[in-house]
Amino acid sequence: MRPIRKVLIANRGEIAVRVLRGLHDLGLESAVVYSEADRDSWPVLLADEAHCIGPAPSRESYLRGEAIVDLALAIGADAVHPGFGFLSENAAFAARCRDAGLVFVGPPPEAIAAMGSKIEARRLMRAAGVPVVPGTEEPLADLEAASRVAAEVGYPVMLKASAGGGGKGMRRVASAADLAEAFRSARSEATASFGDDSVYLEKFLDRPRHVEIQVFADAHGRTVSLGERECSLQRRQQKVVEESPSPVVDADLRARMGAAAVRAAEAVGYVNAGTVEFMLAPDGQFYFLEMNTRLQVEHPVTELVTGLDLVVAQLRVAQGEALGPEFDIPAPRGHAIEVRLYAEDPYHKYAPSPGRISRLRWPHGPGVRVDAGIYEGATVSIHYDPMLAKLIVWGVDREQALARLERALGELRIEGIATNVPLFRALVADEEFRAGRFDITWLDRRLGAGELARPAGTRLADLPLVAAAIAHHAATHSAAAGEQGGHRPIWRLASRRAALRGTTWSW
Ligand code: MV4
Repeated sequence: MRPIRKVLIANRGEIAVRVLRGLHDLGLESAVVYSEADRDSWPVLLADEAHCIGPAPSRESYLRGEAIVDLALAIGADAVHPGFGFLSENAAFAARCRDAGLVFVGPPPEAIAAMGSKIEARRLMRAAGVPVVPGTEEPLADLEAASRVAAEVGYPVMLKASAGGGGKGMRRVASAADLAEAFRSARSEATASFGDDSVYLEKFLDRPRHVEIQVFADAHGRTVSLGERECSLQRRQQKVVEESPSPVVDADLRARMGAAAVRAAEAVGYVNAGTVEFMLAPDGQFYFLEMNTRLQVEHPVTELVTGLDLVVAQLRVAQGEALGPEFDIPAPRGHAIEVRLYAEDPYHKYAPSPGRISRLRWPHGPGVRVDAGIYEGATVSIHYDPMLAKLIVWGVDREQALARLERALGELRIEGIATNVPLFRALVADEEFRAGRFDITWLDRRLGAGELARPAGTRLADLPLVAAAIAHHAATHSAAAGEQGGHRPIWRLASRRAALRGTTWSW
């Protein structure tokens, strides 16, 4: 295979920035596409070249596969990196790149397609000896077939759309009495969402954890497991915190899940970075859920406990290099935790909060990493996913990682828009979270139907007291203030005090 010299990134935001960093470190030329809404975005500023491909809506810009391939050819790119979301798991796009003589930085289209059909994936996994949840092997022909399998595996059961994933078209069915209505609605939702009415059925697992395995395969027949990520902390099926290792996975379970994940990847001829998702039941049994055929949002926690650069590895594998000896990971080193920073308001039902970032201060110091797509002064658009950035911490053990997460959240300031940072401040103070005692239902139960409770320290009624404290502080530190020109913006002083208490003040 010819070496890659120039890569077009078919994505935006923090993952475009992340891929640009990998390209830089390898000495490769970079180009990005962008929509009219992203003209002033950070990846556009960082890339060697940037090309506008259309208006804000994704359909008219980041999802225009044909236009992106034409652009890659026109600018002399050798490869296309799809990032995650958008075209990253679109088998037709991967094939279009290949047919045009471009390297798609990801798996072969056949592997994407095999895992895209959940029924086909279940069949392949079973044949490869990967444990799957008891259920159907074929699309359910009709209600009668559904009723038969449900009785076999026992209620409650889960109806799922074959073309789904991520929970769309999914129905929990408590008893035989509810099956007919659930089957009908799962089927119509599958048709409406995916244009494919194939539905299958599994036994419902009660309160499992979501544990996934990062795999990597080169084009020379070597596939490795890079250990697990614990992803059970989800709000309405959206991951918000991920960590590695999982607090409940020991070396033996890690070896068995890793081996199963490698078999899963090998069964579909996988190459490049992939993730095999499992549900881990309270009794210690694990079951294949689905395989994500892309680099994932939470890849940094794996990078921090393996010492690998997964974007660099993706590019090397894509140009035909074999995985080196550094891919033999006997055990994770230390502990990493990632929190996803979203532009949403936890005090108002997590409503999206677009707008201009008026002030921004990132945390720093030992064990702290920030992967961001934003900068101070940037505007967050309503058109795309609200994820702004990821804060990732590393420590020798989970306790040190938690202490560093608490420190980093205290230093972090994002003003001008609302973010979910208060959720993470509440989490690091939560005893059950700190003890690692949670499953996929825990966060939604913890938050309940309502909103996050405001910490007592941020009550508006306390403001006069705080103002008096700041005035006193400013007066007693007037010499220092004088050296800085006699002016110290009040918000900085207030922020410093708040940082010590781990709360945020905004006005
Ligand atoms: C399940 C399940 C329980 N039993 N399947 C949700 C997203 C989709 N990828 C699969 N999902 C689930 N499938 C059976 N047989 C519970 C979930 C589920 C879930 C899984 C992983 C992480 C978070 C979740 C939140 C709700 C439901």
